[in-house]
Amino acid sequence: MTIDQRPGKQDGGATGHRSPGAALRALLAEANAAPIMGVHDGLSARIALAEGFQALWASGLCMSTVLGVRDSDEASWSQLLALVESIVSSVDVPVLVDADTGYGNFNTARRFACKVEGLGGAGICLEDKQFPKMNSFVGDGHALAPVGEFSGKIRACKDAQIGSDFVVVARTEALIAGHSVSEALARAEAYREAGADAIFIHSRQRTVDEIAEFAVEWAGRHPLVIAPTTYYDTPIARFRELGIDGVIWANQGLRAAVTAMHAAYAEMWRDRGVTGIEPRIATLKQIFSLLRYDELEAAEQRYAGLIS
Ligand code: SPV
Ligand code: MG
Repeated sequence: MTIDQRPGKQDGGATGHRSPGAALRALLAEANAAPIMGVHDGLSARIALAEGFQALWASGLCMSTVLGVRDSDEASWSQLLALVESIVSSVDVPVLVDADTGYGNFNTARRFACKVEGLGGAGICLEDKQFPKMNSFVGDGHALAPVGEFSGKIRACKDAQIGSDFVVVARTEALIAGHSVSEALARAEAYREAGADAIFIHSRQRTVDEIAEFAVEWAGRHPLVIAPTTYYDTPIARFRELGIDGVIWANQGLRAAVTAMHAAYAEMWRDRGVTGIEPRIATLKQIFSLLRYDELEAAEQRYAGLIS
């Protein structure tokens, strides 16, 4: 039932008959800086799909934010997994799930990975910070996990996955923690050897320079993913030139929603009315279309008559 409601089901979808992990692998294998849209719930996932995105990032920051908590491991697993389920069951494109540090040790990491795989996620991304982590753009105290310990988490997740296509992305926060590009490269190489299917190199520099330095040295030895939040004005062509395979627009969707909601709420409060905003907000028809109310109507025609 859930499947029939997914927009991709009717449209052929990006996943097609492949597993979600295989679809994500195929996208990264194109080596073309594939855009991966950051989402936080079933609605944002449906909007991303409707606008053409072929892969999604279930963002820890954005899911935490919509739960009203901070991106510092404050949300519970059941809260996060409920949102992941709402995302995965709403679309037919691969969803890469932000698993932060894996929430403890190798064991919590692999259990979380299995839960995501069970929900139909294409993969997880683990970052090499210490638990509890803080969002990479907050403060300077980002302590890294020892390389051996984090490599063990990666290995444990790879050994625990059921399907061979499930993707485990290793994210190094070396640059966020103020270490050199060489340290980031050494960590990424260790994680590749531990079995990671792709590397996410994160930076919060205003320019792409340190990412470029990393990518040139990395030289395409394994799929590479980035999230250009602070170096947002780098053209996608530059990422392609650098051999970057996936580009996560991690939080822009949520930020767009926050701006739009602030503006609308402010106007409604000021006017003590909704007349002004009406022409500038989504119609209910649009909402019903996103949620596939037409499918329910068709199902009623098909099935309801059979019930006596
Ligand atoms: C997230 O979206 O939760 C991320 C990416 O981890 S960032 O916030 O850019 O660190
Ligand atoms: Mg995150």
